[in-house]
Amino acid sequence: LLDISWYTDSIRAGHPVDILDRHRLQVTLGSGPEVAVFSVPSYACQRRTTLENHNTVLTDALSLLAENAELSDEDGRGVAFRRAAAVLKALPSAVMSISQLSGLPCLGEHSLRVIKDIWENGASSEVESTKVSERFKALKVLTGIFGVGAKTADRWIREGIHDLHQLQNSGQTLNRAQQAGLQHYDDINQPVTKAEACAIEEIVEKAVSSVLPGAQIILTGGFRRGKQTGHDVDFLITHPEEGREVGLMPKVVSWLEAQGFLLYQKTTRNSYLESKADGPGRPPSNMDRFERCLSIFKLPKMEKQGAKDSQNVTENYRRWRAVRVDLVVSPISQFAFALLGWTGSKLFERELRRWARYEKGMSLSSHALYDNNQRKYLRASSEEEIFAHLGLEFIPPSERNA
Ligand code: DCT
Ligand code: MG
Repeated sequence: LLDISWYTDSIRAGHPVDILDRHRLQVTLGSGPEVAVFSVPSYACQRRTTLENHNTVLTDALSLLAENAELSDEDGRGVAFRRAAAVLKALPSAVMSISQLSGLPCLGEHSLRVIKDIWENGASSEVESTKVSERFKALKVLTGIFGVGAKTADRWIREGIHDLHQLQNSGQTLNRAQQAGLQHYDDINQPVTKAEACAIEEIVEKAVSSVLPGAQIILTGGFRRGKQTGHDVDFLITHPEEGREVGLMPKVVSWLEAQGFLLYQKTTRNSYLESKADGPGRPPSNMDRFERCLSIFKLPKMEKQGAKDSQNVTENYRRWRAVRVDLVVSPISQFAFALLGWTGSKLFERELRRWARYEKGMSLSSHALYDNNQRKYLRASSEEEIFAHLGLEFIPPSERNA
């Protein structure tokens, strides 16, 4: 908990209080009880959000409502809850009273009601009823299958399918991704650890350097932001010489397949973000260069000595686990944009694009940055340069956990 008196005493004594500035925390000094009023800028990309969250009870509640909205095809409501949660994640201490929130952006009426409910009653009735609702539980279980989105899950629910057992007995035709998703359901729904991500990084590194020496890979997504677990492992691959990356993905996939590391893979031309991109976003000539491979890895288990022998006798014991892995190949000219776009968090990315569009008249995608006023693409070879083009202070990956 933040010791407010320390701050107020320091201010009264005229001492400089760095931390106040750093966190943009204002302390209101009045005659009544002293309250710290928080103040944060409104776009998540203007804020530093580390993994240290002082308001998890509130952010967990709002995130659950966001998830429920997203699963119910109510994206607008979903984003509103995500934004509200992100503001609370950025605060330097736990919120102690509703009056502290008065100046904060993105806290709509609905979110404030949820927060108030938690304070007054220990829990939000809306969150609690959502958690136990049959529909939410079914949506969670069904979208937990790799290859199943909210729309498919909704259709199945309307046909009376609420769990995996009912799905298996329903006679529904599943596509190849969904079949693999169902087959490896338990593994895929178990968080991937940092150690597992590093083990996969080693394998992918070997694959990439075998098929194209000099090519580089970098771990992106949540792990680049410092998370200790994730739902998948994301990699970005490039080559310092423009054009050398062309045709790389199929070779990497063949190598991995030949070594028996892939349980499933589907390589697609990148369609991520473009469909949603605001404006041109990227040079059309690079259209077919950006490839993405969605895969399920067969990762050999990191054995704990001793546990091995006793487990070996049980029938279900496997020496490997399935892990979701995403590979993306980018030409070096777009690498900085791809890196920024694939590091996340999802909300941070969304806010960067919104900032670019509404505050700067620019279109940002994971391929390029287009200035609508100057009518030209702005080049960048590092993330720092992109933040500078956008007129934003550079935020390192570990502080993009909005
Ligand atoms: N991304 C995005 N918008 C999307 C999907 C993804 O901006 N609709 C970006 C941000 C994160 C990155 O791609 C990787 O996506 P995920 O793996 O889904 O996110 P993550 O932060 O890595 O989460 P996790 O740790 O659970 O894998
Ligand atoms: Mg990820």
